[in-house]
Amino acid sequence: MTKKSWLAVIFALCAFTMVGCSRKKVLHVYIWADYISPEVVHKFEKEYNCRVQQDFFDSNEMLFAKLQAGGTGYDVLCPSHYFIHKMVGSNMLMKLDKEKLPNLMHLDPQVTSKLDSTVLDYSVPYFMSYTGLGYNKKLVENFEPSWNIFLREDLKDRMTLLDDFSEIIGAAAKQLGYTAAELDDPVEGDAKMAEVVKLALEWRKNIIKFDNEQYKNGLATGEFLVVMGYFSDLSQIVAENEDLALALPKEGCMMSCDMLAISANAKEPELAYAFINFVHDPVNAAQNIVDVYANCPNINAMLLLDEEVREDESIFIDEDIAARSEFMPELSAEQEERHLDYWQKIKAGDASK
Ligand code: SPD
Repeated sequence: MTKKSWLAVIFALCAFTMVGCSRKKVLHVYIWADYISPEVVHKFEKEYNCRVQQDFFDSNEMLFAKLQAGGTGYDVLCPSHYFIHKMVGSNMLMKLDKEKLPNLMHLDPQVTSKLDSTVLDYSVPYFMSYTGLGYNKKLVENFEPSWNIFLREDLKDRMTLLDDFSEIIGAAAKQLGYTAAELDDPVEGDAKMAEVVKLALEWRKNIIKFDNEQYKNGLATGEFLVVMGYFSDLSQIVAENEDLALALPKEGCMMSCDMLAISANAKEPELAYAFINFVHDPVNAAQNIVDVYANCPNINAMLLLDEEVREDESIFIDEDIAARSEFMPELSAEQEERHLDYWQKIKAGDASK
């Protein structure tokens, strides 16, 4: 072959590859960070000849605000269960055609029975999320698994709390022996909420910041000694660093079910269905549980896990603690506004009222 013909062949090959690449569908997934196994994503990309583009948010409020501000271009979303009604009310989600999700047969009825029909019409349970404590066991003496660790002045400025009003108000309610739902009681709600705010303000004095993003890294590097965080995040860093440990406070914790949903304006709805169905294939769900360190409510995935994983309390929490814990309540628009007012006070360190 002449030099010219070689060049023509190379050019044709490049063009062919480029066309092939550009034809690949892209599935846009907006999800919490470190919340899906890279291996599961890779397997999906191979099986469906597509690319999965993940973007991350660190609170339900951030997800909601992004979509409200016109953030289109996402196919799959991962809000917590108590945000689904609000998102449905704002026309952000697509009603699901369950025929396209045969793997929903593997879902654990103990979890689905806690979710109402609107939540299940528009989303699919993905991972249970528990909020707990991560700490440096080498540097924190006399660690007690209690939310009131944030009262410890000897740890001042080396601790962080989540930047999330539902989590802080919920944890302070637990510490005081209340449920978060009681705080909206028409008779006693105000008095109980005042106690919650007072306690959260005491905690605030000893933390360096409210943070959802850097607590993992900060705990791993030794910058923070105690952090409030999501259990899967904490388990991931504890697994890599023997100086660290995690605990669920004895008073109980707030639990959420993080869901998978399809955006109302998804560009690739069929691929989004395929993705949600794929992560609930028991083999993939089991892999996801092991890699993310989170409890996917898929009963047939459970059967595939090693005993060591099934008994890992950083993934499947202790039943006694679970019994003292509370499924995050959904707030009406008025209740949310009321909680946010109190949250502003907590964040600002405003002890008035
Ligand atoms: N990096 C994973 C974080 C899991 C988040 N769950 C959120 C629950 C909100 N209440």
